[in-house]
Amino acid sequence: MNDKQRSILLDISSRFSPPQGVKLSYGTSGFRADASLLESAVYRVGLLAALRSLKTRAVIGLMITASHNEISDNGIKVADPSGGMLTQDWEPFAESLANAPDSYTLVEILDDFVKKEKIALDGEWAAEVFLGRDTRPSGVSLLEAAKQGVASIVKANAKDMGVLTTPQLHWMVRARNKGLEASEHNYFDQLSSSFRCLLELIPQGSRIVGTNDKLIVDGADGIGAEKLESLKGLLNGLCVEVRNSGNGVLNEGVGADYVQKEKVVPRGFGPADVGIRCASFDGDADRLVYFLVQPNSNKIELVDGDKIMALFALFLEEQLSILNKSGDVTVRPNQTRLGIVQTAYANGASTSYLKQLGLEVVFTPTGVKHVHEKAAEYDIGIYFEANGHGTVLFSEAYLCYLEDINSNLSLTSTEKQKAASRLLAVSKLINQAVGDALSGLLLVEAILQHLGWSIQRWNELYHDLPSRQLKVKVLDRAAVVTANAETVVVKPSGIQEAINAEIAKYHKGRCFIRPSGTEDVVRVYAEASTQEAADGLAYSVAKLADQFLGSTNS
Ligand code: 16G
Ligand code: MG
Repeated sequence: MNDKQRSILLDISSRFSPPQGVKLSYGTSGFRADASLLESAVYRVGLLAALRSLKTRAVIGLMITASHNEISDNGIKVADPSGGMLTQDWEPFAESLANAPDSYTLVEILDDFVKKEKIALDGEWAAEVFLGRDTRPSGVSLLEAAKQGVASIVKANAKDMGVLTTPQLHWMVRARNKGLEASEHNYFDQLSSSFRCLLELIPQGSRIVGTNDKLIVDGADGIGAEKLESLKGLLNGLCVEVRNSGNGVLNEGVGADYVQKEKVVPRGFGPADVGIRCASFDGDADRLVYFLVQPNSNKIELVDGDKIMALFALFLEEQLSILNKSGDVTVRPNQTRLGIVQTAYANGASTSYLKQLGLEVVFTPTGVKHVHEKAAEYDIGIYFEANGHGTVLFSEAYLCYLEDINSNLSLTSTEKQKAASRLLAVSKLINQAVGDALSGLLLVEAILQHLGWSIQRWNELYHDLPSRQLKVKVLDRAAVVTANAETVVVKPSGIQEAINAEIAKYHKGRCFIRPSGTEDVVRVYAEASTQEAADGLAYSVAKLADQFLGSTNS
């Protein structure tokens, strides 16, 4: 690092002192904390993003959001060149930067890292970092801190992309690195035109009519509501009413996380909505769940990420079976590899349903970076977490194959071409970088119209097994070490045998424990044939966790 670069860094970083006594960790969703604690961390992630851009010679994204957390929190996460999450190799660097006690230590850490990674600070290439933020008021000053971070690296430029959903920013980074136009206009245009294409390819006679045509979306009083309002104007064939579009407090009694965890109606919904198809976004619009308001109560029937996945799998499988029908001589590969990626939290009934469709279902640990990475191994990989975060990934080779079919004039069956066109439209509609509530919603809506299904029909695909989640505060959650996608505990020794003995007492019992990645707790998930049994299993395993790990209350 030359003297000019060093003195710029020392000068600017001294204006962003870290808060005393706070240790930040780069969790599954970057740094997240009360907004008042984050200015220096955001500044430093700006530095990291500039270095990452120099190292990869590609555009990097920085998103300022705390998703479904309360409005006083904020956070920052990094989008890698593919539009996915920051590579895990750089997470320890992010943590040591954020926790450096003063400017001198900070510059030392940077200098060592730059040498180790052989990053050319004064080469030809200039770094470019796209910045986005959600609607939180604290985002304004944090965005400024991020800009200063990028500007502290001599050969780096920041580009403010505006107030965005998290998936929009990831989409823009990916598009830009593929040499495509990456504005919001391009994003809306791609979503609306691929949605239109899917509707045009609907077999005649499938369309649903009547009250079911209407969709009501709870926008969590966040950025997703605003963007859906803009997108709505470009869509024909969809009747959407957006509620909770910013007049109330972000995420307070609203949004996908609230709806999925509490299973009650969000603010602004009530008896008049019984029977109508409803959906909820989270605060930064990367999660989507559907629901139905129950008559005479504030309870809802939840149609969660698992069920969205089942709907997508069913539709894609239908298109693949058309494509793979024998008869035509085509450039068909031996077999399309369609992979379904779930976590241990997926309801057992959803896994059985997907397996019974003959699909390959695999499991990874919790967290988008794990499920996304696994899904990318297939021709078509679908991942969803029950909480509503998920997408469908298409490999480049498979997209080329679909393009070939589409343009193959010798095909006798136009049905094949239609199936290929539908799959191509899905690949353009559904966000290839990360789970996206806006694009997920449009795909759900297009598939329901294609099948001629109501939400009630969709919800009947299978019935969830009763489940219970608990959290246990323990002395050290890191003492829990899991294997097999978090389904087995290997440490402390003996606990898994004790859990197995409990599970054996319950019909259709399934239970696992894992250390949380976002909270200082161990989580317990249990499932069984009745709610009482699921509760009983969860509580007895929580007790075991307490005995083996030592409760903080004792
Ligand atoms: C984060 C993850 C989400 C995961 C959740 C689990 C991302 C972008 N988000 O919100 O995928 O389901 O953490 O939280 O990766 P936990 O570890 O506290 O149970
Ligand atoms: Mg979110």
